[in-house]
Amino acid sequence: MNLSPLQKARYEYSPKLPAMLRGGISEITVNVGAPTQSVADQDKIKALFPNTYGKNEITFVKGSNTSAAKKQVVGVILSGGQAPGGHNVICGLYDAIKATDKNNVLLGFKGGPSGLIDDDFIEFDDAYINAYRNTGGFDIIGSGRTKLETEEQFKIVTEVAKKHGLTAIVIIGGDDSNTNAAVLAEYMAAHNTGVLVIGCPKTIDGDLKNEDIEASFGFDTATKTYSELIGNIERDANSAKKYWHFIKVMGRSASHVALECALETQPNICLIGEEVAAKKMSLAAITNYIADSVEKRGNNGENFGVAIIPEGIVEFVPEFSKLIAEINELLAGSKTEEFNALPDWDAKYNYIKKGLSAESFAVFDILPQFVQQQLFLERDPHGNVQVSLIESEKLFSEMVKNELAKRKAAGTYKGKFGAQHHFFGYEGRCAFPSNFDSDYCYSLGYNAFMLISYGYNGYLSKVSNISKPAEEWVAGGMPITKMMNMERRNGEDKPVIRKALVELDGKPFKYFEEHRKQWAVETAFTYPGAIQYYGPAEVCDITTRTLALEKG
Ligand code: FBP
Repeated sequence: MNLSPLQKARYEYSPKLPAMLRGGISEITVNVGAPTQSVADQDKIKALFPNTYGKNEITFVKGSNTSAAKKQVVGVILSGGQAPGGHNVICGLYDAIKATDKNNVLLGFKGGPSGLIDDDFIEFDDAYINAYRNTGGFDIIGSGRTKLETEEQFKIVTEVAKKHGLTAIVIIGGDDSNTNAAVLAEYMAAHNTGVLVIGCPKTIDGDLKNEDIEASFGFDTATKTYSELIGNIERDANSAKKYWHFIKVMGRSASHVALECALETQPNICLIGEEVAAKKMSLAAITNYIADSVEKRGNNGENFGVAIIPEGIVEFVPEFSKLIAEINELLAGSKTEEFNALPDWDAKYNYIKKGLSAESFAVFDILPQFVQQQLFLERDPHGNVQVSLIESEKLFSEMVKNELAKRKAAGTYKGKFGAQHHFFGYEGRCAFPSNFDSDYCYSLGYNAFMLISYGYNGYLSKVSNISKPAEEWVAGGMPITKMMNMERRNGEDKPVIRKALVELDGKPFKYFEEHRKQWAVETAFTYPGAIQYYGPAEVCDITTRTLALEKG
């Protein structure tokens, strides 16, 4: 394999563990905390998880290890979208397993949850693991989005576990995957399989966090990568002084990534989906908000700027969600064929006009034609509009352009407007993990094995106090059921981990809100530069602004 100098150097990096996990497995013992309750719907969650509900929070402390000695055969899967640091979770898990007993085994099931169903696995050894230390990506075993949720799947997993003598399964995933981990843990307990299930909090989106989990891994590196790129673009904009850059950043639903990038780079505009929903902002209101900044800056002779658009934005615009719901209805079942058979866009446009409510048609009608057509072309297998494919960065730049033309005609806007578009998503998901993510992920994996060796089931590996240096981090575990509530999913009430959206009264948003008026008019860009792996801690080990503000 050809190795880059950084890759070679990162193999040598020793991730920092919390103090209580340092010094050897024989010196780690458990401090059992208080019993837990789910965040809401306690009776319902308790009834659904009779074997795993209400367990105690635990932390690890220095002391004599009292876990029962037994051979451990652990299976691990990566689930969902890539997030920097996934490899290190597996490395930490492997090192803890082997440090406990060389005969313990770690099996990696390939391609995500389906690997467990298909019994497609590899057994890790030192050489294999060493080639992935402190590197980005999930290519060590691959990932996938199959959901492990049905009784039939659980039966197959139980058979696979029996065949390999698995004592535990570690699921590295986001809120949905960890919800499923909790259900699998309950199944394993109810059927006396003896197999433990432990989750690890992953997702660049940052929406798996709560009072126990301070951050999901990958958010740090992904946002630093996007912020580097946004900063570079800001500097280009400020040098050329001729373009407005509309930059969409990943984050399927919540706007944590956009907000963090805004805190890092101080762009002129950053939309926050949760605010758009709370204020019931219309597309026109959002357009005017951006156009006001372009106009003021243009009239000051600054015909350039940067606007960050979160990937999930349009679903937060109430009138847009209503439009999507009506379109899904309009083309339900055989009506799709009827629509597709229409000869041209004019005929389709008239069909749409007749089929939508006047209110929704008015929204549809102000969309640029390429978005109108996208709404009808890009459909998922159920025939629903794929909102995530809408090029919202182009949608807003086009709407702003049209609005500015009106303002120019009215004589209020005197500037020039030229737009460039970008989408930063995949660029950040497999970056070399920052020192923070390298350390955090290694600790999560190491800690996951501590939970297994002490026999905990249905727990999420928890490492907290992470805005402080790694030495002061606190390692332990939290029953996943504590993070659950009941939510309506596909017409059914389901127990799920509550997704964390941006809190409009939280400190990160408040800080942004206080400063954005100034940023919208002045050029207040900040340039974070590339992630630094070697050098002073104040440059290399800094956490996100979000975490610093939340915990500061
Ligand atoms: P997870 O929630 O699985 O961590 O994935 C997050 C994400 O990266 C989103 O930001 C993005 O919308 C989505 O995955 C893209 O998914 P895909 O990799 O299937 O294109």
